[in-house]
Amino acid sequence: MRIDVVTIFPEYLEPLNVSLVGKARAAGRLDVRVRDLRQSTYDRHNTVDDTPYGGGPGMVMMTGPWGEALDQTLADGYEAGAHHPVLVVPTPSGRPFTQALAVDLAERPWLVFTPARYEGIDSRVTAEYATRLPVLEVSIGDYVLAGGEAAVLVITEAVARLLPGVLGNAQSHADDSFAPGAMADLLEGPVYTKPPTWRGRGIPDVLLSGHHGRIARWRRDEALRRTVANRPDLIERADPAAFGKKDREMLSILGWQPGPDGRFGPNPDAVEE
Ligand code: JF8
Repeated sequence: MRIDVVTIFPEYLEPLNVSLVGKARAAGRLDVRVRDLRQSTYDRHNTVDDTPYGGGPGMVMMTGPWGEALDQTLADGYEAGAHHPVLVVPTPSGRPFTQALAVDLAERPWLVFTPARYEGIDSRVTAEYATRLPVLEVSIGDYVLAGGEAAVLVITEAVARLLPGVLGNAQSHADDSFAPGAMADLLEGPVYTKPPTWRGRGIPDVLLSGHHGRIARWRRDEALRRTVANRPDLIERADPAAFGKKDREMLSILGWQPGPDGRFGPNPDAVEE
C-alpha cells in the first residue's frame, strides 16, 4: 500500500516512522510519503490561508497550494506505479471512522491524506478532485482537534495493522473489540499476566483453573459487564440472536432485559451500581 500525506506540519507525521507503522514500512508492506504543502506556494511568505468568503472567524486554506501539491502527489505516485488513489480528508464534518472503514481502506492500494489546519480547505478542492478519484471525508470522533494530522496518525495505524503480514498473527484481529462480527460486537474484558500476586492483588481463580469452558464463560460475562457499563448503545443495537441463554442470565443480573422487539434495554426497575 502507498500512503501520501500533504501537510503544513510534516514533523507531526514523525510517529509514522515508529512501532507498527514503522515496521510495516521497513518490511516493505507500506510506502509512506509526506509532502510539505508550503513547497507548493509561490509567494514570499509561503501563504496557505486567506479570509473566509461570507465573513466570520478564522482562516480558510487556499485552493492554489492544495491543487499544486495534490497534482504533484498524484503525478509522482502514478509515475512510481501506484494506482486507484483514494483521497481521505479528515474533517469534524466527515463520516465516522470505524473498524469497518479501516477494513475498507486496508483493501485499497493508495491513500492520499489531506490534513488541514485553520477552518479547513476551500470546498472547491474536494469538489475538483472528486471528479477524478473517490474522496472520503472522515472524522475520527465527536470532539474538536486543531488540525487533521492526528486523525491521519489514527487512521494510518488502524489501517496498517490490518495489512497482510504486518501483525503476524491473523487471529489477533478476529476477536478485537469492534472487529465486525467478532465477539458479537462486545468490548473486551480485563486481562492479566505474571506475577500472580501484585500489591496484594491476585488473579481471578477461574483463569488459573485450567477449565477452558469456564474461562470462556467468565470472559464473555466480563465482556458483557464492561459493554453494559461503557457502551450500552452496543447492547441495544445488537441482534438479540447474538445472546445465548447464559448471556441473557448475565444481562438480567446487570439489569437488562429484552423489550417487545426482542432487543435488550435497561430494566427501568433495576438498581444501578
Ligand atoms: C480540524 C482542520 C477531526 N474528529 C475530528 N475532530 N476534529 C477534526 C479536525 C480535522 C481537520 C481539521 N481543524 C482544522 C479538526 C477529524 N478528522
